[in-house]
Amino acid sequence: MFATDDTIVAIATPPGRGALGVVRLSGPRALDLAATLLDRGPVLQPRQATHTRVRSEQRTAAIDEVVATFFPAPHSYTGEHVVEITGHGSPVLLRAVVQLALAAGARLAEPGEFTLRAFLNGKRDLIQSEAVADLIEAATPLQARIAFDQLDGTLTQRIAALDARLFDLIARLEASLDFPDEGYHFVDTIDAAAEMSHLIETIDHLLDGAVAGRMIREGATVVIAGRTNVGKSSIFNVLAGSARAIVTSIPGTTRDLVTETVDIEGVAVTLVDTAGWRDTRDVVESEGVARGTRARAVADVVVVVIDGSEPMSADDQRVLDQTFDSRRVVVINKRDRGRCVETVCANEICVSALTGDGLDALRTMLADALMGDERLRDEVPISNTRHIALLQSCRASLESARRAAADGNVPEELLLVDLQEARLRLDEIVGRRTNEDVLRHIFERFCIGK
Ligand SMILES: Nc1nc2c(ncn2[C@@H]2O[C@H](COP(=O)(O)OP(=O)(O)O)[C@@H](O)[C@H]2O)c(=O)[nH]1
Ligand SMILES: [Mg+2]
Repeated sequence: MFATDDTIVAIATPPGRGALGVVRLSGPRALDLAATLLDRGPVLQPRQATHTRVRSEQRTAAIDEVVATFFPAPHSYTGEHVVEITGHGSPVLLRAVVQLALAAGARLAEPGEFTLRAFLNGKRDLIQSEAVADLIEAATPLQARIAFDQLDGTLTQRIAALDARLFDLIARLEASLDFPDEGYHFVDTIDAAAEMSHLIETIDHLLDGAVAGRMIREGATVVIAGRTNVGKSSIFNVLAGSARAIVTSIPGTTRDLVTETVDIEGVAVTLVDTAGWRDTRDVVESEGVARGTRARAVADVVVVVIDGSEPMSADDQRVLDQTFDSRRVVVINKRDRGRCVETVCANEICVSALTGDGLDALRTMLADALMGDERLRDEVPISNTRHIALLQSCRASLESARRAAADGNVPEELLLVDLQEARLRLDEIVGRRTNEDVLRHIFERFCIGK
């Protein structure tokens, strides 16, 4: 997977038909290979769109009219010679172009191989490479914005700034080691401890946005629960913005899980409507109830719906008891009909699915429940679990060094072990030092052609 001496080819546009489709070639022979498929020999001028045609293998007939662009190394996406051939967006034609390139000696690209090459050639660090996949997969504008920020290098710069300070501290401690006879310490351990505290604060600030960031990057599951006929499906529909779930006044209408992805303040939420809780002999309904219970167990947040226009029933109480330990929002529905239930818990809200009253506030409450009160204070939230774990581990090493340094009189060697360890974690985040398995795992997630 990590060979870069051959030339790879793949369709870069999504499967299916479209106005345009792009085949991309990258590698030392990209220009030569392109020349063998295109009408007019090797006349592609760097970074100029050339209108030409693709010839069949025998070069007898043209198969498509295309625009070809040559990006010479190193000023290309991958850092290698790249040729992009834009033709009509027909899978048949695009596959034919790929076949021609393969016949001429190219190799079919692995998933993410173009971006991997960009990484190996130093065009992007690992954070930015991961951001490429995040940006493509973004389902909400906020996900896209965060991914683009990371692609743009904002997080990279923050890590680089941390690394520079850590490097400086290490250098001064090492200098003290290297010139022991002078009895001169380039940094005394108390000052070193103070600097470590500053570094830890900076990391904590970055990690502050981690819960919200991860929620936004990975999305969340919100399950709607409650007894039958309280308006679960109605609330599901208004949150989903469409009449996805069937609503009737007949208890037990919803029997299977109904899901829909909705954007709740930037978080891509998989919203799940469930069968209402009640004891039932109906086989289908009881399976529905069991599925609802299982869904609740994996939910990030449970929305418990109660019909506020009727007195609380034993079934309502049962759902409240069952979700007591879950992160939950209690919705008192049917506010248009007046209210006769008392306050259930602090995290409750009164709405009407019918009139839409209180639903904006419910969305905000859901976002709070998902992201905690931290929300998005930081413009560059750290959102990727891998980065979060490595930063936490970096912090732990710094903390261990800081504690030792604060005791005073500790040999520099001991502090250096922890500090070097902390620095390694930063190297892993940006990919200066990352093992092949991790790289493989990261790039496998990409689509072919990216
Ligand atoms: N007046 C009023 N009726 C509602 C409201 N929400 C739902 N309903 C009605 O309550 C009944 C049950 O709603 P549904 O969404 O199917 O409840 P579910 O069984 O919990 O999914 C339907 O007749 C709805 O039209 C509301 O806010 N106000
Ligand atoms: Mg329902």
